[in-house]
Amino acid sequence: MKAQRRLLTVFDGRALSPPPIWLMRQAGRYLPEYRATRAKAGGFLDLCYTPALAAEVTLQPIRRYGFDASILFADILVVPDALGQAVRFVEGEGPRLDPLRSAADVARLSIAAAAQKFGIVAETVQRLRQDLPAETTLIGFCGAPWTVATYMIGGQGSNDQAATRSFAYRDPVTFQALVDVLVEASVVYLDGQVRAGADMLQIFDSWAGSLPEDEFDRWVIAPTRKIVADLKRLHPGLPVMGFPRGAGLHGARFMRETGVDGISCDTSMPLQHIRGTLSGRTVVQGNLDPLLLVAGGAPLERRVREIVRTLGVNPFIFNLGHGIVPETPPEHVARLVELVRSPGLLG
Ligand code: 1CP
Repeated sequence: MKAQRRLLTVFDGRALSPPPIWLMRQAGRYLPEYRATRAKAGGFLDLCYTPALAAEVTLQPIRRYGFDASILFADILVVPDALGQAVRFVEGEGPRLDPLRSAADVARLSIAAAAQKFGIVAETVQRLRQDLPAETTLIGFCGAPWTVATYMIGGQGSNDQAATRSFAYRDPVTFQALVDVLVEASVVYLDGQVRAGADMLQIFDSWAGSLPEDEFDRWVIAPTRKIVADLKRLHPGLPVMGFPRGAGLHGARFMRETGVDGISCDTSMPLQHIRGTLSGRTVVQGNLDPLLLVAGGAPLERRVREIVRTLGVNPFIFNLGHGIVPETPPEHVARLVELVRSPGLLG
C-alpha cells in the first residue's frame, strides 16, 4: 500500500517531477466548509478531540485539491493540555494557558494522564487512514519541545519568546525538566499516531529562530535528536521532517545533528542558500510566502517556478514557508496546485 504513496518516495532519495505538494495549515479558516464544521464543534479543542469532526476537517482540503499529503488535524497545544495544563482558545486572540512558574508546576504534569487525550487523537488518525485515498500520505505531528515550552511558560504566543528565554537562563534545571517531560510525552504521542496509521511525522519548531547558538543546541537540537532517535528505534525507516522556523545559519547543523530525514524551510531562507547547504543532502520542503498565495497572479506564478526550478532537481516537497493565512482565497490554492503539477514547470 505504502509504495503507492508518491510523496513518501522522495525519502528514498528520488526527485519527482512534478514535485509532491501539501500546505501547512491546509485545513483551516480560509475554507468555508472548515468554518461550518468548526461552528458545529463549539470550541477549537472540542474540534481536536472529536475524531469524526477532526477527521472531516482533515479530509476537506484533500477533497478540494487532491494534495499528495494530508496532515492530521490537531494542534501543538494538545500536548500541554493532555499533560494537565489547561489550554483555552480565546476567539480572535489565540491560545491562553496558566503559565508554569516553578519546579512544582512542572512536576505536576502527568504523562500517564495524557494517555486519554492522546488516544482520542490516535482515533482520528485511524479514521483518516480508512477514509483517505490510498495514494495520500498521512502526516502525524507534534510541536517541538522548545516551541511548546514557549506557550507553557509564556501562557500565550509572543513574538520574541522573552519570558521563556529568560526562564531558561534563570533556571536551566527546571527548564530542562520541562523539556524532558515534553520529549517523553512527544514520543508517546507520536508513537501512538504512527501505530494508528501515520506514514511520516513533522516536528514543528516555529520559534526555533529566537535562540543564540548554545541555547539552540541545548533546547532545539538535543530534544529533537532524542525524539527522532526514540521514534526511529520504535519504527525503523519512518520518515521524520523538522521545521526549525527561523533557524537560518543553524539549518545545516540542525540537519546533520538531529537525524531528521528532511527540513521544511521557512519563507526567509534564500533559495540559493537552501540549494547550497541542504538540497541533495536531505529532503527539502518549502518555502512559498503564504502572503504571496493571498496576493496571487503573476508574482505568485513567477515565484512558484523559481522555487521548483531551484529545488525540484533534488528530493523536494512543495509547501509554504509557514501556514496558510485565513485571508487566502481558496481559488488561489487551486491555481497553485495546478501550477505545481503543470508539465514542463522545470523546463
Ligand atoms: O480558529 C480556529 O479555527 C483555530 C485556528 C487554528 C488551526 C486551524 C489553530 C489555533 N490551530 C490550528 C490547526 C493546526 N495547528 C494544525 C493542523 C493541521 C494543518 O496544518 O492543517 C497544525 C499543524 C498546527 C500547528 C501549530 N499550532 C503551530 C506550529 C505551526 C505554526 O503555524 O507555526 C503553532 C505555533 C500552533 C499554535 C496555535 N494554534 C492556533 C493558533 C492561532 C496558534 C498560534 C498562536 C500564536 O502564537 O499566537
